[in-house]
Amino acid sequence: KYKGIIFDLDGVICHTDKYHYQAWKKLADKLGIYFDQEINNRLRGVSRMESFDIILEKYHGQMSQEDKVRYAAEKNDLYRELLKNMTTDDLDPQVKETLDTLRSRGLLLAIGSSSKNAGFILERLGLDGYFDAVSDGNNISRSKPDPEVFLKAAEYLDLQPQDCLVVEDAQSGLEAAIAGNMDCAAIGDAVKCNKANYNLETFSDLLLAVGS
Ligand code: B16
Ligand code: MG
Repeated sequence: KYKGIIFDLDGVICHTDKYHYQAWKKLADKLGIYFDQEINNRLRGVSRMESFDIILEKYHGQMSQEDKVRYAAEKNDLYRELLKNMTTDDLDPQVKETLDTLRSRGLLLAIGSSSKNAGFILERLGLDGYFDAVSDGNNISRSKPDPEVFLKAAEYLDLQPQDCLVVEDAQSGLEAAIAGNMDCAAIGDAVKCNKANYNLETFSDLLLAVGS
């Protein structure tokens, strides 16, 4: 019943969340800000600057916009250094097989990610050029839960939103899909919020959700 599937990247296709955590943690320690895994979970699907605003809730003091931009850039440099550790081995074979099967069933496949590093990550995973469309942090002006990133992905696929299924690991992402009039499947952390049409225990469960 779907013509296209739009995948979130971080937390769905791969697990760069640990690198986001390490990079933010290093910056937070330097600034004397308390930061832990629980706060990190709130950063899923949220843009870089909005993530920093969440981290700064624990900052005692004021920070100028200029400093915010500078520190966020510093975090991104750290993060990109960590991303260099990624190789094609970080692509779970189950994920690749599932994608290939979906494609063989005639579905179009796209990425819908908040990340401005999506292209670099796909390259590291050996997936550059694999998807029929990539909509990411570079082509949007409003981040999830706004549906813009997914609506753009549907547009790039030349499909109507209601013909697409979104796969997400973040509450903000499920909300974005729903706001965009798209069905959604939750995986990982997002299963808890009970907002999705399908809850996936493992990535290949997607094949059951989509049907043949
Ligand atoms: P960047 P997704 C999101 O990716 C991450 O989940 C989120 O933690 C991050 O802040 C955001 O990308 C922006 O990433 O700093 O690389 O532009 O889950 O939407 O694929
Ligand atoms: Mg995600």
